[in-house]
Amino acid sequence: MKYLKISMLVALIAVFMVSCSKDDDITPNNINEIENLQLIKSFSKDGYTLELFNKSGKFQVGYNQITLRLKDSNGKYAEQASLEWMPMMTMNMGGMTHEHSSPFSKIKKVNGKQTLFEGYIVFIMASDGPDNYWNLMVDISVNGQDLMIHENINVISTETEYNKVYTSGMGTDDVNYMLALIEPSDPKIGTNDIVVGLFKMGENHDFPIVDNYKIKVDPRMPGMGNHSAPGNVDMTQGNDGFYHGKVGFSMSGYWKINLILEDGSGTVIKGEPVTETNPESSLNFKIEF
Ligand SMILES: [Cu+2]
Repeated sequence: MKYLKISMLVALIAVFMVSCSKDDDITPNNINEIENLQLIKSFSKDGYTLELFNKSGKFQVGYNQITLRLKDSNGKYAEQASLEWMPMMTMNMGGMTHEHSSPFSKIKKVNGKQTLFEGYIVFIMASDGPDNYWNLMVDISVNGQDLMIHENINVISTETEYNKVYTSGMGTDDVNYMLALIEPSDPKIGTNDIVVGLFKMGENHDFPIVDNYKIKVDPRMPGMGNHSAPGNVDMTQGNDGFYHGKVGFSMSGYWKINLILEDGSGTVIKGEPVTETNPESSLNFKIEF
């Protein structure tokens, strides 16, 4: 008991000295910086708990912005850690096993937050029973300790007749392209920012971002004579690597956002113009609001 008291005293003095010398270190790091986010999954390994959050609390096909937090055995959240991840899908078809990954970003510290890290994963397929499943691997280095997490995760599809936020297709150049709708996440009547992640199947089974392409935007209302709306601006690549433009919705309801993918020289890679005889592009997203 006496020993404990002395050790506590030493700890208190140490905290006092640190707090006197460095003002920005006095905030305890068991603060809660998760706001408006839901826990998707937590993984425990070697005394640490890794928590993954997003707005829906679910992994879904398409773009997933993910916030991460790492808790130690004392309930404190790590402020410094290096995290790397890789999603891997195992598919068993007719006795053959095939593995593939998905487009994903690096994980980095969230600007202005003490305990949060962030990154994104674009899941290109949903989990489908015990034979077709996703595994998330996360390698963590924290306080000189290395943790390796390999855990199965569930990925759902939100696609319906009126909702599609992920699409893919083979280009005229025989490359497989993947497009994930990032914005508008909260569509409104009028002109909306549209943001899309454009990836391709790389030669090393990786999924790099495609640079310097153009994505043409043509929103239509299939339920109302396939009319369009003003305010569209074709998407070009921004500094974040994603493609940014504008999409107009002149009323609420179901919209099909028809797309044409062009390479840097203006050659059409995938998609067709909407005409009197062609109601849709083979490359499209769907939104209903
Ligand atoms: Cu798959």
